[in-house]
Amino acid sequence: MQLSLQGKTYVIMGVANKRSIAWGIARALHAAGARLIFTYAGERFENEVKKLVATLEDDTALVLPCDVTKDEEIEACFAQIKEQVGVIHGLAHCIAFANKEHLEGEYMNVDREGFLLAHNISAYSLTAVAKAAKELMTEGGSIVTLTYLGGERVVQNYNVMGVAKASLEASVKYLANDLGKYGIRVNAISAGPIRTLSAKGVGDFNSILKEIEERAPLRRTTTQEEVGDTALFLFSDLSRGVTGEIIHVDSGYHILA
Ligand code: NDP
Ligand code: KAL
Repeated sequence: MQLSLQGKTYVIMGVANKRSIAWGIARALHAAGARLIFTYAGERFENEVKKLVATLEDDTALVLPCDVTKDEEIEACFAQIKEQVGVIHGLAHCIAFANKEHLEGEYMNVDREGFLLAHNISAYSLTAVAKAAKELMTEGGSIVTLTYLGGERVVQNYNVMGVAKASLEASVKYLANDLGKYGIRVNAISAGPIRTLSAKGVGDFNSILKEIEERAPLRRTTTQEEVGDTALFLFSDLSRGVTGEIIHVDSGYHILA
């Protein structure tokens, strides 16, 4: 069986710049011949996404706004995709956000508003977009989201984002159960730390990366390309028996005590 995605269409949510994991996934799918559609949240990243799309061989990809905190924007986005493209075969959800002040110190200092914001954008949004995408996945499909080890274990400073990722990972399983009967699979990739815009401003990111280089079974940090290739597998028929799964792409770091 080949990893060609020729004739298939995928929605990529969460490209902010060329370092985004979403862009690594986009490149892997593009190389396999897929047609891509991109969504962005804030206007500040619209031009960045359009600039990146222009570097692709097929630079005709649709680029649409979709702030996942707004139901009407999700609705309008998928209505436009339906009108312009019709059927889609997969969706990459690469979206997370928490207030900076809640990503340091003690977890319990998070307030109600910050807790709900992190869960709204980082966890609920998967369910909201999966429901919208299902209507367009009439030939079956594959949904992939991104998570981190901090959703399974306590990782310093990850705090409310860890609690949101736990919710996201449980959502993957419940959605997989709901959508399996329509031939739609739902999985997550638990990626090792990668230097992206989201990771910027994290004080000790260098020491986090150093620890991975020294201790992870593969003795190296995770790359966008590694995550992209696993996403390609999850979007292809090679993974047709896999759903509700959390696949770690982290040089094996998660097996360590
Ligand atoms: P980026 O900063 O490149 O991407 C984060 C994306 O989240 C941005 O594109 C941003 O969109 C989007 N986003 C934030 N708020 C909203 C919103 N309201 N509606 C729609 N989109 C929104 O970082 P990464 O590539 O690192 O992050 C992608 C995913 O990977 C996240 O889920 C993250 O938790 C996960 N992950 C990252 C790891 C890492 O080490 N980098 C490790 C493990 C998991 P916009 O730019 O348009 O605001
Ligand atoms: C333990 C780790 C160290 C870092 C701690 C927390 C990281 C949380 C990730 C979260 C997505 C970051 C933010 O929400 C940043 C946000 O407050 C400010 N940044 C922005 O607004 C930028 C401009 C936009 C583009 O960012 C977003 N997200 O919209 C975790 C490390 C080791 C691994 C990481 C980085 C995991 C992860 O989930 O990203």
